[in-house]
Amino acid sequence: MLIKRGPNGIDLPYASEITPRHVFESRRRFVQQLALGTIAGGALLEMATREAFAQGAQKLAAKPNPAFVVMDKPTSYKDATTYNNFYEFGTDKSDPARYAGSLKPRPWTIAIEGEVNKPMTLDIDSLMKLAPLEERIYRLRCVEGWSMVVPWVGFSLSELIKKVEPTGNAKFVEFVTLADKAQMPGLSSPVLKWPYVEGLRMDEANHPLTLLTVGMYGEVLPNQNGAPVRIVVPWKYGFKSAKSIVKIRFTSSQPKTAWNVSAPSEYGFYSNVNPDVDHPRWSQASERRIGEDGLFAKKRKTLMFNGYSEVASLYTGMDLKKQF
Ligand SMILES: Nc1nc2c(c(=O)[nH]1)N[C@H]1C(S)=C(S)[C@@H](COP(=O)(O)O)O[C@H]1N2
Ligand SMILES: [Mo]
Repeated sequence: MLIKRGPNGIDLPYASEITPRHVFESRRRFVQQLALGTIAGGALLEMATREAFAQGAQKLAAKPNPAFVVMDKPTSYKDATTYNNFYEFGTDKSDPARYAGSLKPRPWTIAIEGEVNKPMTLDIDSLMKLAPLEERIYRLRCVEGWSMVVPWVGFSLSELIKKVEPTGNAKFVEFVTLADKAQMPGLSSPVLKWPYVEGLRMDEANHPLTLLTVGMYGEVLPNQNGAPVRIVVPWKYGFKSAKSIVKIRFTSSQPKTAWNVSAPSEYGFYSNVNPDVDHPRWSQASERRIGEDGLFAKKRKTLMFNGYSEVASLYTGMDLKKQF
């Protein structure tokens, strides 16, 4: 494998296949056509060759995975990186882009511990090489009623899970965000109980859609989007997708999650996108797509599981109005 050093000593895997952001638009069209079956395999080779000549730093090569592409137009890079929730840097949507420069995403280690036979501490560059990076275009809907479409880069969390060999007692996975006052000015405010913690049931964590995410738009994650590693769980409200993770812990009992602890009547453990379960203070039936907020922009209907109906079988027999 070819390894190339980027700025700040970032170790770039697959640097021979780098994808510059400016060719992203054409590739998106390509992936859509591929998914529709209107392009034959030969074109793939042509695209790979073209991209092999691209130059630039902090780019990540990732093979588009047409099995995980929504057809919606991706949100612009600018919108996706300037309209954020990352309370460790403040509660305004513009705060993360403004203040997350103090976050140091390298060097970075992630501890994987708890109910596993092979606990490990990985540095971010080794983590990124555990499985081939894929590009997946996911919808992400915030519980506040807005959504985005982002080309994420990463691999299924299940790839990591199988490497650490969970024990029979592992029923849940807890994700813990960095909590360092020196890097995160928002920690001095008690809006949430720090560190930010989120969690999934084991079968949710192992679902192929659950993405261990290290990049977006063909580049490493910007700090404000959760550098150097976050999860993205596209059928759940955005707050389940914890950013800047330092610890992944396998547990036998349901983890206490930051939002559930701070407002249990508003945020449950499951937090599946569900247009039929209103937030106590607002309807969840529709959403605003970031970038479509002009005068005449229509709100979109929110879809059950954010449109990812393939996860429905995970919840058979559960009352999703009670277990929201
Ligand atoms: N550590 C941490 N992770 C977090 C948050 C946060 O405040 N802190 N906000 C969550 C919320 S509410 C949303 S909607 C998404 C937003 O991700 P984005 O800014 O990349 O779109 O991140 C989630 N992950
Ligand atoms: Mo959110």
